[in-house]
Amino acid sequence: MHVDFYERVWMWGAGATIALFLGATAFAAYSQGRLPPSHIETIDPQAVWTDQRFADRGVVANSDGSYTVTMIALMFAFQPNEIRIPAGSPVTFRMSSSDVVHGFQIVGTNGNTMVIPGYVSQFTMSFDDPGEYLIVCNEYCGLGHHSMYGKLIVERGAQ
Ligand SMILES: [Cu+2]
Repeated sequence: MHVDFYERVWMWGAGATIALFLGATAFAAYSQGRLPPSHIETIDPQAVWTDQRFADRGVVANSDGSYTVTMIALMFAFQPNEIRIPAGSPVTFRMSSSDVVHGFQIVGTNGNTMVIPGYVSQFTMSFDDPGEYLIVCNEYCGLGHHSMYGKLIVERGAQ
């Protein structure tokens, strides 16, 4: 079969691009442990408020110097609504929804995830700049969606 020279260049170019992207994804997943932030851990959405994993909501300081924030998203608030963490330490956010799909976005940062009933959404990041950050729901969740927000206060850390 005759394939024109330029056709062949494009075919190999496209194939190499796909191989590069798959390779980069596989590298990140297997060697650096990067995984999608949600859909790993499930939870009964009817029982979020009584589930042991969400019994103690708020900020917990871990022995390794990191922090864990446990939150429930609901129509139309985050519980707890205000979080205080020190700058510079890794913070793992764990949250779930007790009703519909919500969003969790820390404005001005890369902190952003969907909060889906039935799943525990989790991601880890640290904040270098002390200050007040607005947390908004960025998935339309009902009539009170516009009033669903919280506050993250990053305090000058120990480091
Ligand atoms: Cu919402």
